[in-house]
Amino acid sequence: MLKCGIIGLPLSGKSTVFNVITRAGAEVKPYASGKTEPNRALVNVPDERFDRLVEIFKPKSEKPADVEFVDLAGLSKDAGKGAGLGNSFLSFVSESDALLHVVRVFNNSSVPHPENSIDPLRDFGIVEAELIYRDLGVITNRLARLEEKKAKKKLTPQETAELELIHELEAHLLDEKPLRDYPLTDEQKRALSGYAFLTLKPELVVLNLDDTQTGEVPEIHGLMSELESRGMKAVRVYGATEMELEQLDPEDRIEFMKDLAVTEPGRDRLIHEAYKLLGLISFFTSGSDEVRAWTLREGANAVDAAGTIHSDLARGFIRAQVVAYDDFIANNASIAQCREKGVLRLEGKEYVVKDGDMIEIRFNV
Ligand SMILES: Nc1nc2c(ncn2[C@@H]2O[C@H](COP(=O)(O)OP(=O)(O)O)[C@@H](O)[C@H]2O)c(=O)[nH]1
Ligand SMILES: [Mg+2]
Repeated sequence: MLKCGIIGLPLSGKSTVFNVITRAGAEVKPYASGKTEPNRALVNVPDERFDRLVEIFKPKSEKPADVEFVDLAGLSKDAGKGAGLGNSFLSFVSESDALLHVVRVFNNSSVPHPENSIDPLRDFGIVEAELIYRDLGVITNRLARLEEKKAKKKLTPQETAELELIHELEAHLLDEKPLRDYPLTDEQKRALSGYAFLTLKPELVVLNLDDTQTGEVPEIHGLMSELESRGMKAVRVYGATEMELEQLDPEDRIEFMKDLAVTEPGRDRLIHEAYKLLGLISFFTSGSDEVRAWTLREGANAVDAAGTIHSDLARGFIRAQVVAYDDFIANNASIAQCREKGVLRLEGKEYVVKDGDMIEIRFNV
């Protein structure tokens, strides 16, 4: 199960954004609440292709892809040093596969700002610094243990390499840079996965705007150029307004969206961007029993796809029968016609699965 954690300063609109995404109706408050348990919700990934396949196959059951969103309590300055909800908050962050970082741009005088002014670049920096500080803490502990072992000449060759690497990572963090900017090999990434470093997690910035802040928004210029230099992405969301929109009839909603100059509801935009950020793709299995969308990492092969469905399918994998969703639709949703046209293919283990592939695994166990 993929988890997306929502982080940001108190009163930046995290619970509001969570509600936009999940339609869950979590409590939103104009003051910081002392709540420590995060709100959680499973969200189906909106996908028109999946909906269409359900229409075509009329299966007994259907299951879209899903992602879990977790609305974490606010992160305040010095959380890493144990201030506020600090450490319990950070432990929830470390469970997340990706982070949505909500930054307040809206100016609402009835909602106090913890730093007393609207300054998205500063707020972003405060939260990033806390994440860096937490990763440094993790490294410091590990370094102490490894150095102790080294003094006793008990380091394995693997630990020697690890020690060298995390010394470098420490220097990088002390430079106030997130670990995702450090060039790690795939092998190093695997070796570090147990640390659950927060600044190594993919992160998407969510700019939470008032519905008056359309078009040019001077308040975000500083942050946008900072993000660009870091190679990070941002999405604009009209948190409070889009939360209200989710309560409206679809027709009224479309009218409102025109006013905001957005084509896709904030909910779909956020889920899609989070999905892309994680480097995820969907493939489908379909038949009269079940139509299902499955989540896979970009670059995964046919055996990985088989294993996502069931370990037996990976173990006894023979071939994958594959047709791209677009080809299937272009051929009147007829497998026979797809075969005739040569767009239905038999692929081996090394085949790299593409977004929208419809797959049937041939296996033997
Ligand atoms: N005007 C305006 N108010 C917002 C917006 N997003 C959140 N708020 C208000 O800010 C307050 C805090 O929001 P909440 O989602 O609870 O923030 P959290 O502490 O980050 O979870 C609530 O009163 C919200 O109604 C927004 O986009 N515009
Ligand atoms: Mg909240």
